[in-house]
Amino acid sequence: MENKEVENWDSFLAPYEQAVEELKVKLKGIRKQYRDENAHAPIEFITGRVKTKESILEKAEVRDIDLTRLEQDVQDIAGLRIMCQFVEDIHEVVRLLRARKDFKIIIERDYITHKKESGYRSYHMVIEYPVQRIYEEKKILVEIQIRTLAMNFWATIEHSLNYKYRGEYPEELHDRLIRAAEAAFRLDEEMSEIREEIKDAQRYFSDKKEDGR
Ligand code: 0O2
Repeated sequence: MENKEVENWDSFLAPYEQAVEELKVKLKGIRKQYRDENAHAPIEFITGRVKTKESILEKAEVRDIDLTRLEQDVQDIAGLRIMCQFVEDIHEVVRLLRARKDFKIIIERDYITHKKESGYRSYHMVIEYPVQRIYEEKKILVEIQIRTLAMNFWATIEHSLNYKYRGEYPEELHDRLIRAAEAAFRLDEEMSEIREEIKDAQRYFSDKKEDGR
């Protein structure tokens, strides 16, 4: 990793874009294999993005990150999100990712066992992923967030509110967000309780689709 300020942002961001595209294909491959085997896929859908120059610089300023250390210290320039139906699926995805040989896990942050003060829950991993460029192999950091659909619903709403309030919520809104986070937690618990029933129904539904009925 180089330690100088970014001069050409397009070429700086290109390997991050490549990594996000490659990892999306790989993760979708996992989901396809489960579905081909007619088994419940622990991955529901995947999204990915590369932070913009503006958002990288903003994060660097807020976190007081040296502009020569963006590659090392802004760990979510490349970001992937894996959405799961059940909390149990998150643990299965974590096991699958830990077993892979095409990248190295650098950090794991379990905001499910230890939710954030805001109410945020998700499982985070920072991986070091080797990208094959024309003249070199470049190892870059990618943040993977693994969450249930309910966790994602809450985080998406809270994230957009955060743009307006910058974390300084009025008391009533803050209380509502905490209650909404608790409701999302209870929803995940309820869904886990009826998980086997839902999985059976989904298998039945996909069999019927294959029969063309
Ligand atoms: P964006 O726009 O999503 O990219 P640290 O705070 O030092 O422990 P750091 O680097 O903040 O560690 O990483 P963390 O907390 O593991 O993950 C940061 C990312 O997680 C955020 O990225 C969000 O995507 C998500 N996240 C963390 N906390 C919250 C929260 O309270 N609410 C929501 N909605 N998302 C959260 P960015 O860069 O903040 O934003």
